[in-house]
Amino acid sequence: MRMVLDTLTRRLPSAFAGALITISAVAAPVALADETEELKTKFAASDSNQDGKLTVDEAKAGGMRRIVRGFDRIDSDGDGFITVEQIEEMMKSR
Ligand SMILES: [Ca+2]
Repeated sequence: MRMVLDTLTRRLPSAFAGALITISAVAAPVALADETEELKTKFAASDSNQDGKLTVDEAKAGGMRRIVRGFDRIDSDGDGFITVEQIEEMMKSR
């Protein structure tokens, strides 16, 4: 994929290649913010007892499959539930 992109970039007029790089640099943080917002919404919907903490069972019941899969890693202090802050950390560290 990288080789294809390099070849493509070399063939493109440099101004256009520059624009492409600018677009991807601008688009990435926006996509990350959207994804984080979506996760926060899902978090609130899945937090069935509304205590601001998400257990693995709440995440499962809420259909947050990625959160369930990464639960132990996201729960960085290992206390058995995750917070919005821990989800934000996870999104930033990807
Ligand atoms: Ca909860």
